[in-house]
Amino acid sequence: MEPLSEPAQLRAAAALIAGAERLVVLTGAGMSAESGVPTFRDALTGLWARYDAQALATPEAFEQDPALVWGWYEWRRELVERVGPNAGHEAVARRDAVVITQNVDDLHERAGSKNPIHLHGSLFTPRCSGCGRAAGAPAVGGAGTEGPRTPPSCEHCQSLVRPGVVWFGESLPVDALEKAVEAAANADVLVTVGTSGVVHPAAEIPQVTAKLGGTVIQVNPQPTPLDPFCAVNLRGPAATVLPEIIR
Ligand code: BV8
Ligand code: ZN
Repeated sequence: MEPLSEPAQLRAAAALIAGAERLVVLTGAGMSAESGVPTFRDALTGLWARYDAQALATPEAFEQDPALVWGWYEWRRELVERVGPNAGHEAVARRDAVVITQNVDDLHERAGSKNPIHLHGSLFTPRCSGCGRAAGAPAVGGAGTEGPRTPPSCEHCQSLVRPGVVWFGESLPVDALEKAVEAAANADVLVTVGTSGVVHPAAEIPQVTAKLGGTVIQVNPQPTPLDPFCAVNLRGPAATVLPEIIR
């Protein structure tokens, strides 16, 4: 079959989504790119440019240089506080979809999506690296300065407070992963947006839907390893395409 033209693909995706009773949306860093939040791989500009995200987002990096790692996450949190959700987040929030995100920002919540499933944690839930207690949300409105910052110590056990995210080599929160897999298994349609589809186990979620007979639609300007599982691959940016297909 001739590949569908762009408008025909958009119409086909919009019809599939409109007819879906159980809609799931899986998002990656590309979902927040048009809000001005650098994608995971691009979150290393300026002072951070010399680091590799995959090396910095690890327990070993925090162990070795807690101030550098804490500074990177605080810089990213303060950047998210200064921006807002984009038209893509708002389109997703219009539907009663289950939102599963790999992103650690709070833009889905701020757009109105209820209880997005955070597979990789959040910039806004720091916790003690020793006793695991939630540490009070850091002071709002930091200066957004780049560079190392000394992490606070836990009020209860004095261990260092760490970012509330899942690092490489750490297991995902069991309840989040279970809820995400269950939603994907029951989905009529899963829309995967703005993820490079290379980090596991998140990258396996669209395959769960496809293997159990659901339809997967991808929104990403670039091809990804998820392409073969997708009935429709829309090559465009989230904030432009999502308002066209989620009405
Ligand atoms: C684990 C939080 C048990 C921190 C992140 C199986 C096979 C291979 C490897 C593994 C495997 N199982 C486990 C592993 C190891 C590892 C892994 O997957 N490694 C890969 C890289 C080889 N996984 C883990 O360690 C996971 N833990 O499985 O525990 C275990 C442990 C050890 C060994 C085995 C098992 C934990 C992974 C979680 C890591 N934490 N984030 C933080 O944010 O700092 S991952 C982080 O990177 C993101 O959360 C995201 O998940 C991932 C990739 O980022 P993306 O969101 O995809 O963004 P990216 O920048 O890559 O790409 C942006 C995309 O957007 C692009 O495609 C671009 O085209 C597109 N785009 C750009 N602009 C737009 C756009 N799209 C739409 N609109 C636009 N405008
Ligand atoms: Zn503690």
